[in-house]
Amino acid sequence: MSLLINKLCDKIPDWRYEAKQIIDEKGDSIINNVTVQQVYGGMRGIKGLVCDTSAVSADKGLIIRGIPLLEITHILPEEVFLLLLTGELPDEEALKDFQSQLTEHADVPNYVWDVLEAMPEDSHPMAMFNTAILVMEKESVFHKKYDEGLQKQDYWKAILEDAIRLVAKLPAIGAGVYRIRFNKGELIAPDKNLDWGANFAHMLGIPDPNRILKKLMRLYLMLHCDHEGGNVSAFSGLTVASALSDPYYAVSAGLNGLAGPLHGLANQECLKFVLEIKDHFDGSPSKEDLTQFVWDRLNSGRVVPGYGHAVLRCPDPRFTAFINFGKENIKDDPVFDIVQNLFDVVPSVLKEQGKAKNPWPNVDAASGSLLYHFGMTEFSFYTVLFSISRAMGMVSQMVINRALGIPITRPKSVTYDWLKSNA
Ligand code: HAX
Repeated sequence: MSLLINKLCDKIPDWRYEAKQIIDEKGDSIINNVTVQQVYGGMRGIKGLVCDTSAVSADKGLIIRGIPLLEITHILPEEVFLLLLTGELPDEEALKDFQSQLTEHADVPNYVWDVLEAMPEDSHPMAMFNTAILVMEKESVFHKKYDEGLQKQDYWKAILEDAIRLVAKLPAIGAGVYRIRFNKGELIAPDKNLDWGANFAHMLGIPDPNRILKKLMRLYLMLHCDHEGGNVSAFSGLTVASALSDPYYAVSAGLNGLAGPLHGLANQECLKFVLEIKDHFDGSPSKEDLTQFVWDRLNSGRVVPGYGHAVLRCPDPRFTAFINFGKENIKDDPVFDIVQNLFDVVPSVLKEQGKAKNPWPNVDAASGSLLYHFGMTEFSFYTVLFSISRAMGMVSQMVINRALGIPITRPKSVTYDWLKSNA
């Protein structure tokens, strides 16, 4: 048995006990009232889910298992995955043991490449990535064991097995999508001596003489790992998983939500916006010109990508982490300059416009400019990177939900007539 399974076998009885106790003691306590505005407003702010992997505070941003994100930007994605799953940062032995499991399961079945090669040449990289996950559904350990009569208290173990096998393959699948979709030549075999994030950078095949792309990929894959339970991708994935659909179905479903321009696709939209500015002004414009450009965009009825958030009311710490990385590693790049200048300009414009509840940048405002600088210029690929990382949070939440026996998701909808008579 792996150290991870042992650790979870120690922890899960306590988590189950705590959940049972709070239901016994406070099961009837009211934690939220729901307004008509919220019912018509994407359920914004309604407390209706429990998620212990991470929390998003309006004024501090992402907190992973009680640790503010900016305190752990140095850790590897594999470490954050273990933190999400267990609530503890691993020691060296636990990390090595986990990394060896990821390496063991990293090989992608050949039929995945056949399917990806057969897709239309102009398929979106996200459609390819999510198809690759879905086509591997037949590999599901949970599906097989469930059919054989797996006991409910052991569901989480089979979900964990699927989670590790799936996440282990995502860097190779992501890199494969990149190389197939953008005609980069043969697929590149994994280097089993590299860690998970660096190996992804290696398989992309982008020249990386100073190993900065590897550093950036580790940071990128760590920062995007989770954002509590109610965002579109987590919520969709968890809803599908609550029907006991296995993680291949559920992760693919969640990532289809990440592919929307108001969610994960915003990073592609954001870089597109920055490049439009660069082309329009033939370089980095003055702050006055930039302000006018942003106003023109708003006045044409379009959002400023990379700004605003459904929960945050402060600059996203993930944005701060990327800007810090850029300041350390990038000199004289008009694209990164524009991103930094937008940060000086956009919040005051959005405040003056008075619509967006949060005028500050989110994660997507900076990430694309770094990828672009270090050689990944195909911005329709960026949401795939986000997906590789976010899958860790999604599957961690699925393991925990199955361990706690959280039932199938089924909130109640109401009709307009019901609201008229009852609200
Ligand atoms: N630019 C212009 N207008 C904006 C805006 C922005 N960046 N952010 C919000 N608004 C507008 C909304 O469109 C809305 O206008 P209407 O009343 O005319 O519909 C109004 O301000 C109120 O919106 P809100 O309550 O502040 O924001 P929501 O919770 O409804 O939406 C979004 C949050 C992130 C979707 C929104 O801020 C947005 O569209 N931002 C731009 C796209 C983006 O960056 N998305 C990535 C978010 C991070 C993420 O999930 N990544 O995966």
